[in-house]
Amino acid sequence: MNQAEFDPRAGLTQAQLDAYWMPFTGNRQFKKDPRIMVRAEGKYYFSADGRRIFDGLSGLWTSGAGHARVQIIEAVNRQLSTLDYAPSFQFGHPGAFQLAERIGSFMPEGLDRVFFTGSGSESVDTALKIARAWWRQRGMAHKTRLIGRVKGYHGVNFGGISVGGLAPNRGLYGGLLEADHLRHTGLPENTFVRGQPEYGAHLADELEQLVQLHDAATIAAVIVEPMAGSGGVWPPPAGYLQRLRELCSKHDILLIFDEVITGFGRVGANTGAAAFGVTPDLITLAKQLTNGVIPMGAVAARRDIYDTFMERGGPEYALELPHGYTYSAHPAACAAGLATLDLLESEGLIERVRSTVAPLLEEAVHSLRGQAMVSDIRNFGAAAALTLEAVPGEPLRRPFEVAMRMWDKGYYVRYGGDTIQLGLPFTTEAEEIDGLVDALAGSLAA
Ligand code: PXG
Ligand code: PLP
Repeated sequence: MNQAEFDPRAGLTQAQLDAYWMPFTGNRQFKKDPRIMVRAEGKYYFSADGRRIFDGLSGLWTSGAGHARVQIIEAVNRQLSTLDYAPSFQFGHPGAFQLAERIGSFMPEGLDRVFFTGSGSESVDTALKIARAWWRQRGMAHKTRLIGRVKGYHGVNFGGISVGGLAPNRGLYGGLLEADHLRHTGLPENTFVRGQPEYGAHLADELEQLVQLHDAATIAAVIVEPMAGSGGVWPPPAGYLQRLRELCSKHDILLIFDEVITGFGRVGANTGAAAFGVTPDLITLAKQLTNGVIPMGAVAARRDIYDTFMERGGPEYALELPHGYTYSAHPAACAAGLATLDLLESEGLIERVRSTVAPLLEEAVHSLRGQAMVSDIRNFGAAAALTLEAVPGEPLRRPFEVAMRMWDKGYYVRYGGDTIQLGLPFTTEAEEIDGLVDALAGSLAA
């Protein structure tokens, strides 16, 4: 190979590096020392400086079935050469209907009406709009308030950051929607617990107080991630989601599960709803839906919520929901989605997460207990996180440094807040988990 192929900057000029305003990135640090990926195959990336990098986050929680899957590539290629784009407003194409039905078959019983979006953030804002509109259609226009949870991540659009509970994602942007927040489910009693903590269901009772404070007649919906992802992998305490479900039903509040990370296998079940045994009224989806190959999100709604809109929609030619995106149900995304769901099923990948990846990861990651700086370890399914004690005054520094050492050792992991996060490919083998955890131990020691 010639020199250019090993250029860590992949031949990019400084002007090109400067031109790209990178999302959720320390742009100044990155552009001094870029980390550039040029190829992906299976569970590995290949970096511009010629190294093979284990994909310890499945892309961005997107690519559990592995990269460069021939079945998905071929399905997308076939679709692009047959029908590259089709409008989704007032016209349709077959893949959209086929994928909607297929998604329904992965959802809890009854959530089988599917609205397509282009991302998780769009799915969240769509679900919040459906919730408000549904109450209004039923004559309860005052039910507009939204309840999220501290440390929740619901994307970056205005609805999503209003219900989101990560302060840095909200602070710069001024006035938001009327929202309030439940406490987050991390409890000091639960540090180093494996899987779901037994203790903490009572935290859901806080919803009762918010209902007292605001009056249920003003509240449209509660939105939570069944297992909080970006905020640091927080599996729900046993009974917590059940309790939230009871209180939402009691007070006539819609329950939305944001399953952008947990949908389609990450928690060893089709959904977090299935993994934790609680059925919400709306589910937001994205990421693993197309294995990350083409951007796409979706909202799965209870059938009778859809039916309400149909019944109250006026004349048949009228729009029942004035909402949608240019790229809703993009044909290439639908093709990628159908091929991805086929792969998850035919290769038993979701079952493999439950039976194989989850127990191996749990055992391995908890072996890091006792390492310097590690103040908590959490895991569920093919996801795990370590919380690191902060350098005084610089809470974000240690995770960054650990992730950079991991990159140097050939591992891509996520760092965010005071945590290091892992989201393993569904096909990860025992040796790969051991290698990853050894590298983490080494990086922490350094
Ligand atoms: N809801 C949840 C629960 C998410 O995890 C979104 C909504 C927004 O999706 P989009 O497609 O608009 O990004 C997400 C996205 C990370 C990471 O490293 C997580 C997300 C996005 C980017 C990075 O943990 N989650
Ligand atoms: N802004 C303008 C000027 C537009 O015309 C459109 C869509 O037609 C949008 C924003 C929304 O774009 P999208 O449908 O991709 O969300």
